[in-house]
Amino acid sequence: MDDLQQIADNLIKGRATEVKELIQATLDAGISPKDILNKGLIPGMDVVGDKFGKKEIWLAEVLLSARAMQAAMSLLGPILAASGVKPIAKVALGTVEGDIHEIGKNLVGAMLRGGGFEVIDLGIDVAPEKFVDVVKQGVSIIGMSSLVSTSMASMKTTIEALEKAGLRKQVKVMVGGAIVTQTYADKIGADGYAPNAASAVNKAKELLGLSSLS
Ligand code: B1M
Repeated sequence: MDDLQQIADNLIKGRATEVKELIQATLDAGISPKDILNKGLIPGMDVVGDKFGKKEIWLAEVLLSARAMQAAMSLLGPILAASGVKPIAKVALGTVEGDIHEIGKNLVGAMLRGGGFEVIDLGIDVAPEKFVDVVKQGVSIIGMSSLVSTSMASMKTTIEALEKAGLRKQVKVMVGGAIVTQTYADKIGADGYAPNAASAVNKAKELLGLSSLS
């Protein structure tokens, strides 16, 4: 089994320490950080997302893999930055106001980072004004996550707040979360919807008119 496949396999098993050790050994062997990301970590997280979607693994296992991915990116992120791999674009991500669920949002953030985006994590219970403020600072996409029906309407309120502030045209809005659907996304005027973390990366690229990694 090659080194990149071993990284993917350990990531799928949620072994953070082993993933970091393997990445270091692979870097020492002269493999590029971009290949480690694109041919090891991202395919590994794709498998995790796929298995979770098919109910072949439990949430706890997804969380372990997500944690291993974060650990991998803490090692690889600075090296990628230093080796001149420029972020594709800046995405600000948050769970909407009134909602404290963060696991899916964090997973989307990890996958976007892994996919080459710079991610500003606004956290949970994010008020519309906070999304408006971050757009003023200059981000290409805002991503809103929602899991509870009582707070889902905050996605619409945020889009309205962007319109009111005259900022709607300068940012793409992506939404997701267990209760969100394409129909709802269309209804509130979002630019894109993604059903899971892996497809969120593709959707973000699609929204910016990119089809593959640069
Ligand atoms: Co809560 N909870 N919870 N909860 N919780 C749900 C969501 C619920 C479905 C459980 C149930 O009743 N069956 C239900 C919502 C029902 C509804 O409104 N339709 C619910 C409820 C009611 C509540 C409370 C109100 C309970 C209470 O206090 N009475 C309360 C909410 C408080 C609040 O938010 N104001 C509450 C609290 C909690 C905990 C704190 C205990 C905990 C969250 C811990 C944390 O996040 N740190 C929790 C949990 C863990 C869950 C369940 C069990 C799991 C959610 C999860 O993390 N899923 C959930 C039941 C369930 O789903 N089986 C439930 C795994 C995660 C990877 O999936 O977040 O869907 P998900 O993300 C996916 C995709 O949706 C997508 O990608 C991710 C990865 O593939 N995605 C995006 C997510 N965001 C995206 C954004 C994108 C694109 C894709 O673009 C920007």
